[in-house]
Amino acid sequence: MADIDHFIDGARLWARHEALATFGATPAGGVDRPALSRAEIDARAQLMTWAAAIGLQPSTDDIANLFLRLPGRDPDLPPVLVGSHIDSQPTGGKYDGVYGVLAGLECLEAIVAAGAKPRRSIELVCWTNEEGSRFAPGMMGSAAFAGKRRLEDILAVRDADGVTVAGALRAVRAAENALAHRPLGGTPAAYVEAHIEQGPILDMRSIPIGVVTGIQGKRTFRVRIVGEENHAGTSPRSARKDALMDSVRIVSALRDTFADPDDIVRFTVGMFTVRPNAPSVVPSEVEFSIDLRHPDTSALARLGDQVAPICKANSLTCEAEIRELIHDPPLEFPGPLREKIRLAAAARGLGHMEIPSGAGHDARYLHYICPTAMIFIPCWKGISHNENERITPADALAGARVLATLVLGLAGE
Ligand code: HGY
Ligand code: MN
Ligand code: MN
Repeated sequence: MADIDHFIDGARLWARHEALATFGATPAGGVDRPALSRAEIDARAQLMTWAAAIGLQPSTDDIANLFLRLPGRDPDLPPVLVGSHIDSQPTGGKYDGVYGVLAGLECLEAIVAAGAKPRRSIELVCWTNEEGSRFAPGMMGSAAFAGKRRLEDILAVRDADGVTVAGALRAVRAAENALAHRPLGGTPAAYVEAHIEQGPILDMRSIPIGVVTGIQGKRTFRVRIVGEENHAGTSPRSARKDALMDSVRIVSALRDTFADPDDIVRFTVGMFTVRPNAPSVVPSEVEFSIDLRHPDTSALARLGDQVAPICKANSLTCEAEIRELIHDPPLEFPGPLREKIRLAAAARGLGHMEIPSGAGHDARYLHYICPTAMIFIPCWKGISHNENERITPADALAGARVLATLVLGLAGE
């Protein structure tokens, strides 16, 4: 273990974060790097350049997941996967997802530099569309890889401009036309994802390593309220089918329903569009998102089942259409892998603690097909999905070292 730490270069890891952040950089110091966008294509090219310099073999699949492979002594064995995502929210930070990919790359670079030849191949993965901000729902790449969502369903999803995933994939393929292609799916030996906590606990307690116990459950919906355009000056209230007023009533009723005293429920309406969005026209249509999360399976079921009835009951003048996008239950990562993270942190004298993930991750879908683990590092005040997202070089290095021990151990030194 001490050997591999000698080859992990914290300065290189930090410099690569700064370099990758230039792709989709925003003036406020964050990133806007939508899935399958030009900015993401350019960031992938940069990753492939770094990977080529250490001899990793690139390949991609039908949903444009990007694999960078370090062949093992026994290349026919199922590989160990390590990685995360590099697409971002529109006002994203530099580290959400990217940290897991660059820490994984750093591990592979260190393994090559150390002259280690693990038994199993190790594949660094960049999953397609983890965030789900351009194309919803998110985690399309890992869900398709794990066989949990049908590719044909995913390909038909459209973004706000009407571009389908299939159309956006064509642009990626055109830019990466020399890339080797592999069938979708697989059965990895294991998967490890390093990620920033995206919550305040590790930072508040100054603990550098989070041993992630699991991921809370999540249900997402799209609600469409359909009324009728009318003149703002002449139409009497009694005659209006006002999609905005009905939507406000619905969202307020949902808010009141989900406002639990213990502040465990996570209820968010993050997207809200009004049509025709003209000051003197009674809105005829509103579409909004619902992101509902809870760590308890039955509570999530019970609360989520109230969404449609509440929408219907509070849509007094309009039609309410409710579509559930995903219903992912809470999950727990296997104990033996969590123990390995603890031991790897303790061996380095690194503070560590068990911690659940409030955020969703691609590790969810890998968990359904192979032994999966997650390692958290702190982020400043827990701020994330925000351009002010911050980590420290020291925490980034500590997490990469623990990740290297996990990956090497799973690959069989
Ligand atoms: O929304 C999530 O939990 C993830 O960060 N995309
Ligand atoms: Mn993420
Ligand atoms: Mn995210």
